Amino acid sequence: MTGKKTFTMIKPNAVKSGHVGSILHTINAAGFCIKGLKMLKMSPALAKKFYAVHKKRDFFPELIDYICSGPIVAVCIEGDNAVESFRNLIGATDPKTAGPETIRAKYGESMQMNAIHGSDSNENAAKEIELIFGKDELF
Ligand code: IDP
Ligand code: MG
Repeated sequence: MTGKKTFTMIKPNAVKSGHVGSILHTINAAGFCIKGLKMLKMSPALAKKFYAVHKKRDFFPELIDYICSGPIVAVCIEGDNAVESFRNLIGATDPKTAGPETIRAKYGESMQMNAIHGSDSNENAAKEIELIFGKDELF
């Protein structure tokens, strides 16, 4: 995969703890360019669309409550092989098993409150960017 765009959001626990600036700096320092940025509080309807792929999972109701529990910072990111290289920067879903230099290891508090999202494919990145920023936004 050599796509140039991916989508991320800084999740409520990391926003509440004051880590937005440090995380954006880490993203830039890793060579990514921030193309779009927006702070918002997700509605349950938006969160359910965003995480629709997980709707059958046991953790889904709690995930929706968590992601709507406070503001998030949504970011459209550009970089070579953006999806895969950004997933490497954030680390594994569980902060306990994420590599020590990753964003989730540094700012994640639990499997659920793992500080940051990263799209898992070029197709989902495009869908997530459109869902949060709108289809007319040309980054
Ligand atoms: P990812 O964010 O690393 O792609 P996914 O499996 O897509 O991981 O899960 C989406 C989000 O759902 C995770 O980032 C995390 O916040 C939450 N989550 C995933 N698995 C669990 C779990 O077992 N318990 C609680 N929350 C979970
Ligand atoms: Mg995922």
